[in-house]
Amino acid sequence: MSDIRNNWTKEEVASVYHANFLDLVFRAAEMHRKYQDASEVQVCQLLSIKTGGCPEDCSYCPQAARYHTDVEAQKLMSYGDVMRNAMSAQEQGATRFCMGAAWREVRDNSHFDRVLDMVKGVNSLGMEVCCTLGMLSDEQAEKLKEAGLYAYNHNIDTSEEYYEEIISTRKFDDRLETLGNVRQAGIRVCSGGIIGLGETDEDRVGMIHTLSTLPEHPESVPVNALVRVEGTPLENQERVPIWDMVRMIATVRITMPKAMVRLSAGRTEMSEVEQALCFLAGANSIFAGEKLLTTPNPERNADKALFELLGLNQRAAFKEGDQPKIHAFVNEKG
Ligand code: SAM
Ligand code: DTB
Ligand code: SF4
Repeated sequence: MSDIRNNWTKEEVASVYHANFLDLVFRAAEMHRKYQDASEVQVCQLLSIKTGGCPEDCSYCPQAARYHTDVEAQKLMSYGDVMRNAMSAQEQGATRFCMGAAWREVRDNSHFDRVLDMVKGVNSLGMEVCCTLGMLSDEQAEKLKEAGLYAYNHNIDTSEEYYEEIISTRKFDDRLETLGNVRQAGIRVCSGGIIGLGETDEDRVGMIHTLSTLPEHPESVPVNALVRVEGTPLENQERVPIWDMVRMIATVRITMPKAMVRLSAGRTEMSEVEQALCFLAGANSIFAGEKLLTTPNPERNADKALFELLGLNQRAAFKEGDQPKIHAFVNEKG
């Protein structure tokens, strides 16, 4: 049977997830070595281009307007500020730049036009450019593609069954529809989820099952451990055990061998040894920089030291071979 399958059953995914821990890690590490260069990890950097004030009620999120968190709402950043940020991320070694906006969905207005300019600008630096802006129509996805967007992040977050316990202001199917629009426009799909929301193992398996049975696997699957933020409904959740994080990463690696698996939120609470176990289980990307979107992230020097310790190299941009046309755009809007 081929390793790349879109016909996984829930039972099969569950049996991978529940395997004996060391067998699971071994199998994932084997798959990782078969389909990826295991000596490489991609370093991405996030920037919150529009922070807080979001109308949605995602129970984990510090940016939802209805929860009282320390996040201060900020308007959409200027083109120049975003470009300065992207250039500095690149100088520090990031090859992918991901811009996040606390929007429910994209609207066709001057703010979207500004984001399209940002996409062109970051693309012109020779970085993989990614956005996460909420729901998108097919036309908006096409505009982003034309501007040079490399990937779009839109997480399904948890299982279809548990989704309504976490978010009431939209449906699981809305997420899938946006993912379809992104795919249709020829943009790479980045979609994963969060553990530690109070979900069961079955929900975790269900989430991986949904992703691994999409018509095409996402090129990138972020696995986040909940960052428990004061003021959100999930502030008192228990910390995610490292064992669960490793099981998730390994199961994603085994079911979607060609995907980049991103060890995303939660790294500040992990030791070097724990992160090493995640890399062994098939994670091959991290977010670097002092912040994720609004919450802290490990020090860049600590990441550099960890890479050295583990003999890991940074993956070059556009390794999949199709660098989009570089727009000569960067200085136009300064
Ligand atoms: N508003 C857009 C959306 O929801 O798609 C984009 C930004 S949103 C902050 C991006 C992703 O961040 C969410 O889908 C969620 O998976 C993740 N996220 C948000 N808060 C988090 C937290 N406290 N811990 C872990 N991941 C979180
Ligand atoms: C993803 O799955 N995780 C990143 C990125 N995609 C956009 C975001 C994590 C956000 C963690 C909470 C915060 O910093 O606000
Ligand atoms: Fe808004 Fe996205 Fe946060 Fe949900 S996850 S509240 S949509 S910013």
